[in-house]
Amino acid sequence: MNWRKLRIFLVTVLVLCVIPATRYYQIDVPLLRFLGGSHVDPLSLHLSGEFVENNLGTEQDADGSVTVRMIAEQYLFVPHCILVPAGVPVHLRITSADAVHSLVFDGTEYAVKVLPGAISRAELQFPRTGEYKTVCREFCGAGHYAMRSELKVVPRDQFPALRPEERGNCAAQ
Ligand SMILES: [Cu+2]
Repeated sequence: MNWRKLRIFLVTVLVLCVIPATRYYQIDVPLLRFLGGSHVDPLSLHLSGEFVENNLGTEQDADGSVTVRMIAEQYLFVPHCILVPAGVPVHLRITSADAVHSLVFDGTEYAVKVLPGAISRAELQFPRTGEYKTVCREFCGAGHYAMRSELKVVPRDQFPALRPEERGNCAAQ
């Protein structure tokens, strides 16, 4: 047995294990989803399926939690401003219409990588009301630095009173 080779092999394996472990803050791994089969066609997002325009934004679920559906594209997030209630689980579902993006909620540890062809899922929760800038942290082209939008967290009891069209549009507030 060649102990030197074995040692090099073990160190290599260890390093390869450490790299993904340092990426824990990217709470979703779209590649795994991709292999796991939640596939969407980035070219027909607006035509059919889950990510058609009137299905985007925040939807109230029966158990009191909410589901947020978004599209990331060069160079904006759709809807541009979303509303969620404070202190309830937020199930985020997001896909990309073009390049690789990364949705980051400024001031939180949440970061969601977004790939064309795959649905990224993330479980979020915002305990307090307030406003968060949502920015793209993956360089995605010339307009990357302007790719930012907004998330507003409103009081939990106020949210159900909002009309569906107000939930995806902060300007209506
Ligand atoms: Cu981007």
